[in-house]
Amino acid sequence: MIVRPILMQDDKSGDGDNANRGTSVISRTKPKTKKPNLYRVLLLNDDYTPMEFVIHILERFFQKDLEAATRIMLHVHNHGVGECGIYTHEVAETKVSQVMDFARQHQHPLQCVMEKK
Ligand code: TYC
Repeated sequence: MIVRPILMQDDKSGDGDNANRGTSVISRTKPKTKKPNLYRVLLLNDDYTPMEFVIHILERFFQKDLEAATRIMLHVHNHGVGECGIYTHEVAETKVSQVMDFARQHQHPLQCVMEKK
């Protein structure tokens, strides 16, 4: 963590006027920008979920076109796991819940998880 100096400014105008004495202003010199932790959302392979259903999941919840969705689905099918996207913690959690709820509603055993990058 980097701590930057914080200025205590008296006599802000610098004209020697006493009007601002005793009313110091604390100001940050640089805007505080923190990069968020990012998470991969992954799909896991299984023997039962139909390929078309997985493609639909990737189109519906991860904004993939048919070609990208098919490529990711086949990668998961052939390698056991594959990445759907990279998101902040809250968005990744929402995607995982949406996929798991949708798969459960259709009685498919599809598993979706998130992992810190
Ligand atoms: N292996 C599944 C089948 O042959 C297809 C599949 C692909 C399932 C990706 C899950 O995340 C998955 N029907």
